[in-house]
Amino acid sequence: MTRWTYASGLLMAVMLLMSGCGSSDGDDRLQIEVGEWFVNPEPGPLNPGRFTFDVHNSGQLTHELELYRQVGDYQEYEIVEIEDIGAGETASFSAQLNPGMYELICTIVERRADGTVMDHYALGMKALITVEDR
Ligand SMILES: [Cu+2]
Repeated sequence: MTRWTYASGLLMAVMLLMSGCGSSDGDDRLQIEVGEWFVNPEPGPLNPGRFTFDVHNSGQLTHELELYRQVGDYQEYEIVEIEDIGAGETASFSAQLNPGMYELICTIVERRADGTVMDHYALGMKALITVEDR
């Protein structure tokens, strides 16, 4: 093993640990936190496989989380949606991720009585996920 492959293997192991992978029930688990106005962390490049996302809402407002697969610049396919994750609640979903680009987003848009609009996605509730064979 060359020094380079050792170093990149070590880096990969650290990244897997940081993204919460390596559970015993088959799926790799990703711990995702949502709130005003973020989806964290933006997972590092993942190997293809089946993942369980544990989504915790640490914010003050209700949020949701949808997983989209990006195809081209404009087309996206929704894969999974969890609606109405209340403040302090945790919800989970599982999905098969194949090589490609994905996005985790909250699509809630609230119109208030005074006419202002709160678009959670535009305010920053998005995280990109790259899945690639390595
Ligand atoms: Cu939201």
